[in-house]
Amino acid sequence: MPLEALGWNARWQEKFEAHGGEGLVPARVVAEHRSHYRIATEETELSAGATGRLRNTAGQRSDFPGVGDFVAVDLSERDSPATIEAVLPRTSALIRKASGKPDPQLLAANIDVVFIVTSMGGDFNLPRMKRYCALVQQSGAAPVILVNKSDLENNVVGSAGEIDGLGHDMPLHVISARVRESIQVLEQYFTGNRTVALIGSSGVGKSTLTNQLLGHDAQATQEVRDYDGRGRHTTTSRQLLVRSQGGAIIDTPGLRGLETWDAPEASEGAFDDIEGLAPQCRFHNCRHDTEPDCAVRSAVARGDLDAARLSDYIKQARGH
Ligand SMILES: Nc1nc2c(ncn2[C@@H]2O[C@H](COP(=O)(O)OP(=O)(O)OP(=O)(O)O)[C@@H](O)[C@H]2O)c(=O)[nH]1
Ligand SMILES: [Mg+2]
Ligand SMILES: [Zn+2]
Repeated sequence: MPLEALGWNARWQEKFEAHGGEGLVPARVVAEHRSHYRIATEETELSAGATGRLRNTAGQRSDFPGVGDFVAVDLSERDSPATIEAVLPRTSALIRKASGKPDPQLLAANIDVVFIVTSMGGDFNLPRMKRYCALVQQSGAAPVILVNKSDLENNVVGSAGEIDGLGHDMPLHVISARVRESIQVLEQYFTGNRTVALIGSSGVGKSTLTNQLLGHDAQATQEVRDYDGRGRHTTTSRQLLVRSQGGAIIDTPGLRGLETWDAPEASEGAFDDIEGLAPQCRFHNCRHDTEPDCAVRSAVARGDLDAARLSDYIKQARGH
């Protein structure tokens, strides 16, 4: 496959020449496994390891190669596996700072656009959507909100006002991944062989949409659970897929960390994101105000929770 189909261009070629050195070939990381990577070169797709030097110089986990990275690879040792010698400087990086874990995790690199997918089947949750939007805005990629499953009859999407509040500074499309014509509007985001990542809760239809955008079934999908409409975490690893129509898609698993903050009755509790964090505070009766070791204020400090939301919560708790 030509390198251009993987998203390669003159700017990457320049970076490669600056970082690549003699005897290396350019490649893109398409999957990440516990012990090795899958990479795509101009010639083929193969397994590769990272050199010890790369591991030693990577400061934190998110500096390691990840899905979407363009890398310089040594293929010269015929009998031993290919090795990634360098990661070319990223143009964007979707990085998740999981709650309670200090080490940030790279979800996808060198993405141009992120589809934040929610569904009309009851997934829609404004605080969670705002967390997703914040994550994408920090990445350097452009966020696009997709409200999927528009074909469902029991639409329980948030009020029109809620959706408007979300989408005023970013594109928003109401689609059905099962209806091919309804996703035509998404073609614009792939022009110029751009890379699009999909994020969102389990079961909202990311893999169904991936298959529809590819034009064939590359990713497994699974019915949501009958009793609560939630997904079954069908996709378990991130995967970059190249479209024959141009552009690439990174399908991802539903992000559990961003979901654990949702109380089970998400639509009832106005502050379920805050109440979901409260059990991690030092004090059972923490008001998240001036108490020491407060998990809620830590989340604000990390940028995972909106400070304005916390002050609304405190005002409400005081009865104002
Ligand atoms: N009615 C309807 N069902 C859809 C639509 N898109 C996806 N689904 C269904 O929703 C279920 C979950 O879809 P998936 O594509 O597996 O969801 P996912 O977001 O990839 O979920 P994870 O891999 O678990 O994160 C499947 O049964 C799909 O057929 C849609 O537009 N309309
Ligand atoms: Mg999936
Ligand atoms: Zn607290």
